[in-house]
Amino acid sequence: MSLKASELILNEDGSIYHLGLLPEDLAKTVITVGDPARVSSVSKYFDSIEVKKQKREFNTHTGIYKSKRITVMSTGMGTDNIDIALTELDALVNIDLKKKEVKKNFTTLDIIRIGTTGGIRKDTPVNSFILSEIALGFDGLMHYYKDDSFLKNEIAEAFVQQTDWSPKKATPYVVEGSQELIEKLSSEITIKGFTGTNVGFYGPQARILRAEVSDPKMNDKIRDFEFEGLKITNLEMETSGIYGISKLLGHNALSMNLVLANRETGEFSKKAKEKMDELILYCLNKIVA
Ligand code: R1P
Repeated sequence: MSLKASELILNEDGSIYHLGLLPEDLAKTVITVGDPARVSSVSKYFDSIEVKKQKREFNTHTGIYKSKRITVMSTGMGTDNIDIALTELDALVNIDLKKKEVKKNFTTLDIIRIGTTGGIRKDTPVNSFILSEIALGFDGLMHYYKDDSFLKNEIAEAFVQQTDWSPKKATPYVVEGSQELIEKLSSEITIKGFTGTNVGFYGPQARILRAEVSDPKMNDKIRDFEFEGLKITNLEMETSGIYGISKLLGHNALSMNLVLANRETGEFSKKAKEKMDELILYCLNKIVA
């Protein structure tokens, strides 16, 4: 059955609506970054670049790194953008855009986020690299989809109980990264993480500039939460959505984050650019290894 023009929206050149990409623009390995400017920080290491396209916050370069074709694309900030970015990436490989029909043969993407984050305890210091094995979404995104078979509900329920989470906020969900990519990208320089994905940067991460937050102790509760030895390591704004939509659509995903801020010590990295460069090269070399 053909998808309606209002559901699968294409631009005049046949590219997918928000990303502005054609199927041939995309590699099977996709690095996502939040910041559109970080795309060239990744693609500057490519041996050649064949595609450079930008629409809204979605800036995309595709090229070759050590014989492997890789796409690097910015998603902007937040899981609302992730819903769009990952659904459209999937459509580029698994929907025939001309016929507007789901393809019979399924293609899997490897999706690796290279992002920035705040550590919430002293053992996640600034400048460290956190590899998220699992993520807790405060955003509620995955509750809009029917298939919830891959969600780790017992952990989410324990979190709600232990932190007395207000039902006025979205119900948290927990989802894992790809085991295959966890093994491929982890090493002695990465910290295995349980990443909290927040729905914003200030109030939703209990950062108070002028406006008071409803629960000033929220970050302490998040830090102190424990489930069978599992503790939350860091906060950012995309990982749970990336893991959720990837699991839902059958793709492999992993999130790697550079700790820029430490919320317990109050520090902010003085080596942000240098350490991001290091993380990018580390990920690229692990991807092609
Ligand atoms: C907030 O400053 C942004 O930085 C982090 C957060 O997840 C959020 O998107 O990641 P990126 O540096 O990848 O954007």
